[in-house]
Amino acid sequence: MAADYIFSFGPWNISEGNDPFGPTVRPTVTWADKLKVFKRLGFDALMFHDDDIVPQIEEKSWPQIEREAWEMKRAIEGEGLVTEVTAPRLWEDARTVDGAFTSNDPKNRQWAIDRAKRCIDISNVMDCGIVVLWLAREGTYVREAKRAIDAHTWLLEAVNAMLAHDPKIRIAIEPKPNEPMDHAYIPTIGHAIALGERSSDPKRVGGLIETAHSLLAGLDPSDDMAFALAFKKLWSVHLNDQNGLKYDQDKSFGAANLRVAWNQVRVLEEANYPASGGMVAFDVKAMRTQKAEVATKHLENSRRIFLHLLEKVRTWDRRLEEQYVAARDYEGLEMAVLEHLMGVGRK
Ligand code: XLS
Ligand code: MG
Repeated sequence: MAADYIFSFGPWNISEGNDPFGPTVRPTVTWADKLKVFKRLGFDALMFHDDDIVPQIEEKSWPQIEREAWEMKRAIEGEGLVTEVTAPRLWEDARTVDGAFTSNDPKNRQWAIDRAKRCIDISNVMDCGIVVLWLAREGTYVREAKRAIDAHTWLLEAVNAMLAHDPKIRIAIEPKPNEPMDHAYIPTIGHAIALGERSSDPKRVGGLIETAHSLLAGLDPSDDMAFALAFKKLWSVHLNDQNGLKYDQDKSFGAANLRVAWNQVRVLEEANYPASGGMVAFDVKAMRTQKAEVATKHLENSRRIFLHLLEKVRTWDRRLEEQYVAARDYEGLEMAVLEHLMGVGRK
């Protein structure tokens, strides 16, 4: 029996509902109130940006940052929660307007590396061994604006600087093919793992796969996960959904592609993913139309859909699957899967 799954989400997954075309529609939920939601919804872990733990981090000295990180650690422990991953926020500061690790300005590249190192220090206070790199602004709007060969060398240098900063920290690269960039560097898990293999300590560089990011790259999230799992490089997942190639929707898990969601749960279960220490984060956003009193249903629904699909995976007739595979009758196999998912057909 696979170990039980531990679920997490981040403070940004409870939001006021603003989007690029409209202002907030819900009142801000205070951090103290957000903290109480996790256990109530069946979550046992959080994912944090560095400045979720220490707001206005750029204005603070390390002793103050360390003090605030300890305060946060005590606060989440008081709620029975652990930190799943941390992530340096390398996409809002003015110094990252032209990229962070791949900025054309070497001073900004250095700032980004220093910020990532600080995130590692904060992660150690939070007793969290994984720092996630979502390379949001590493890419171009205009190809000719950067020398892409140099950019990839700088990305490797940044990863190596992080590995040199701490002997134990592990780095999970979260690939995404675009948005906010027109084209992002390291767009797929293949690029991420290849970069890790060239690093100074490949066993400490792995990946985080987000459903929507695989779909935006025209790939299947479960196959991306299988690729990383095969090489023991899947260290976190951001489960959500995406309804076609458009802006990153961060829809509830399974909300647009139930069969694609089933196969993500199926491959995680096949690999006994929780036994490796991997947790399941839902990087999801409430619809802007949700009223405040129901603005956490995207988190609740995602976890419930995951558990429904886990039950479907665990009750799936593997012998029947083997028979169809042996007969190379994949139409029959597909119908059996669909009827199983719909709860109809053979008993
Ligand atoms: C993008 C990233 C982002 C988090 C982690 O999907 O996961 O949502 O901020 O850096
Ligand atoms: Mg994500």
